[in-house]
Amino acid sequence: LAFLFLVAAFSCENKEEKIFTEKDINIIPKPIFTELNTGSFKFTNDTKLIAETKEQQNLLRSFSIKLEKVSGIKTEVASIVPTTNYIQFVVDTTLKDEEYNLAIKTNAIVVKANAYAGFVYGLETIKQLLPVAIESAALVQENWVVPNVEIKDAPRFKWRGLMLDVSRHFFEVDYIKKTLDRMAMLKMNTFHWHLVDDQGWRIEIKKYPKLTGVGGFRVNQEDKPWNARPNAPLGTKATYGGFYTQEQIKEVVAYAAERGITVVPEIEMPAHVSSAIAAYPEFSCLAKPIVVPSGGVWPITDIYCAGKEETFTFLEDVLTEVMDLFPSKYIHIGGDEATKTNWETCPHCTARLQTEGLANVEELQSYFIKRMERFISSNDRVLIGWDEILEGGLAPGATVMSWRGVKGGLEASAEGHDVVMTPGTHCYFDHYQGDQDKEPLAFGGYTPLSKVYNFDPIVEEMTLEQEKHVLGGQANLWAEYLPTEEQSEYMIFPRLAAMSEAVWSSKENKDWTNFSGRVKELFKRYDVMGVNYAKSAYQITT
Ligand code: TNX
Repeated sequence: LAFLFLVAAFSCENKEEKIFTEKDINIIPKPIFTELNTGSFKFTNDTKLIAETKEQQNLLRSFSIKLEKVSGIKTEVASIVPTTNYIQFVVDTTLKDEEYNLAIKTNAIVVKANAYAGFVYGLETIKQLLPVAIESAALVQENWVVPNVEIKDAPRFKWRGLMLDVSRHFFEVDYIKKTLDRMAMLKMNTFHWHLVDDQGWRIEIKKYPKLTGVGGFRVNQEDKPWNARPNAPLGTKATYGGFYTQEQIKEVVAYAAERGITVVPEIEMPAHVSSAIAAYPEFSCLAKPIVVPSGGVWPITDIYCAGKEETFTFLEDVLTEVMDLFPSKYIHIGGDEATKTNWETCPHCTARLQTEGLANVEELQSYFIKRMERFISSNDRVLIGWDEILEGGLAPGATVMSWRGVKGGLEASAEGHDVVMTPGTHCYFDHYQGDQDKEPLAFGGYTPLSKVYNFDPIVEEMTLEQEKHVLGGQANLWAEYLPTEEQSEYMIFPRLAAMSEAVWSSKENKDWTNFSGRVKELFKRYDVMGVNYAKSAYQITT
């Protein structure tokens, strides 16, 4: 009897076929071309998943696991294409690097792409077409169908980044992975990992164990918002902090790669390095012991000494280990906000000025960066740094991240350098996104959702030649005021959705009103996922 009842229930569910309308298509970032057709594709226990390479098959397998968890439907990877009811990945070399075409028809789903990333994006689009319950953690009663659509899609920019500062506050590997999942959902492909700053050194370096042993921890103080860390004991001992072991770093890099994401490490120099100097004071001009500062102190004069040869040996050793861990073409060396007062009086720096024929400390900073650039490019990588690396003359072959507005980007691209645009006005996610009185304490500034949405990495003043040097754009999340994962999430979402459309979608396809509608649907997905997004972001800006 139970069996009959089940059969009856099943056939009943089958009869009420869902009719899709344009309103059901809420993909973020908006694809270049979308056509809705009648009919739909239904996932069943007979659905087969077809791909050529191991890598692509693993991608389909992870989708299969996700689907089974929420639906109980058991799909499987197969090698023979059945006559009907399958998803197939087809390599199409006529498509561009990250481009994909998605055709959903009643009998099958075909994703065409040139390379792995395209298949990732095709699958992410399929997930966004599925009921939001696909993001649930447990079994849900749902109709597991997707509308018949024809989608042609490719990104406008190849650098679509999110920077996370894990120095000012430390975030566990699990949170990093969660963030990578959420980036992949929005087709963001570059995770810029700010691993070094004054308040903590976060990456294990085997040759210099004190970097993490000493530089990874600081005294927790409750009186200052930028220091307080719940659950860390207060007092005078350096009890708050943490770091990633090299094994964990490899794990994160691999996890990101599976999602089409490159991890770009940032190893700050010559400033923002109190954590390193607390561990190895000999690499600073004064060589005096300091403690890892808790924050709120600025400017900081203890920076690496540009005169001592040992500093460069140390940094090359560090970068050698870093390059072994990160396959990324780009290695970020920071370069921002160097207070050079100690360089002015340091005998080693004075000697360096003389032997190198440098006029001033600006030129010394340029010497420093150029030397690191030679080292990085001799290892077949590309140096990227904040726009201060332009000062005193930019190293040949260097790429610039423009943060103090768009000036640096304009200047560098005019000189023929590649640039990533991250102007503070539109890309700083440590700024408020709603009414300051009602929002949790933030760094300052006001960058609501609509402003992020209106960000364009291409600036009006740019010539066509300069435009070609714009790799893309990036959101930066500085963590001075973000002691918890919940707060970090709150600042990232939904603004990252707006950023994704600013760097992925074609200009013609961008429309704030239309995006606001789709973002409401995204909120439903985030609710299921348990993302602590800022609801205020939406109310304030519409
Ligand atoms: C400036 S942006 C910094 C960071 C701060 C941030 C706060 C940049 C390259 N340097 O050290 O955290 O402002 O918004």
